[in-house]
Amino acid sequence: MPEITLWGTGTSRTFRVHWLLAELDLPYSNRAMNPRTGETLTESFTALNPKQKIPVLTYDQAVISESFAILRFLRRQCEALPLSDYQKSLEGQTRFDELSSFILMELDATSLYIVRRHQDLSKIYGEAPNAVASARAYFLRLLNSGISDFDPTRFVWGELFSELDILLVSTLDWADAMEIPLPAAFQQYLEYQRQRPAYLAAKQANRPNQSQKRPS
Ligand SMILES: N[C@@H](CCC(=O)N[C@@H](CS)C(=O)NCC(=O)O)C(=O)O
Repeated sequence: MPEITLWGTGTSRTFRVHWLLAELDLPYSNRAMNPRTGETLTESFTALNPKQKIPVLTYDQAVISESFAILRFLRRQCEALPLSDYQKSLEGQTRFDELSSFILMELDATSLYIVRRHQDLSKIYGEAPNAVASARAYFLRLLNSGISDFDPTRFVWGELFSELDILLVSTLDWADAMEIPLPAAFQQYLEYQRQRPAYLAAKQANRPNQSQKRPS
């Protein structure tokens, strides 16, 4: 068995990795470590990830950062979630890349992270109420147009659960926590995904470490 350690708890990005590890039923050591506690700034953690960010995964000698890159790596290492023939085709790979880039860039980075920076983290990044309002509206407009052939009773990738569901659900959970009213189909999909045993196990594993104080 490989030796797997995951650094990071308490954020939607760390949650993604806990979730896939639970789906794949891979045993791992959980280094509970919350954001903005100063722990990412230590010398030992900086040696692991010079970007000073969580999550980080070590898999034997490999050190991987970026939540989506970690998901892709783990899925390739483990046969528990085999790729469909369509996903292996050039057309399928391209569609997969298109959907993952869309969720990461348009929904996560350009929308929700802007809201987070200028709302919850405004003491660090500054107040910007216009940017917050427009990012919230942008999120909903892009969600409705970017995943248009979406069936809430299935997965993003049709019949197969994949990293795309982990990206989309973690993003929708985050929007829901920010009280962005989700369209009915996405709410239905979210409720369905939230019942997955691995989702529930990952929620537990990703709980913020209570002994670490987060600065206000
Ligand atoms: N693109 C990265 C983003 C990682 C990221 O921004 N992590 C934040 C927490 S969500 C972080 O570690 N911030 C520095 C800190 O908390 O000290 C990913 O998807 O993994």
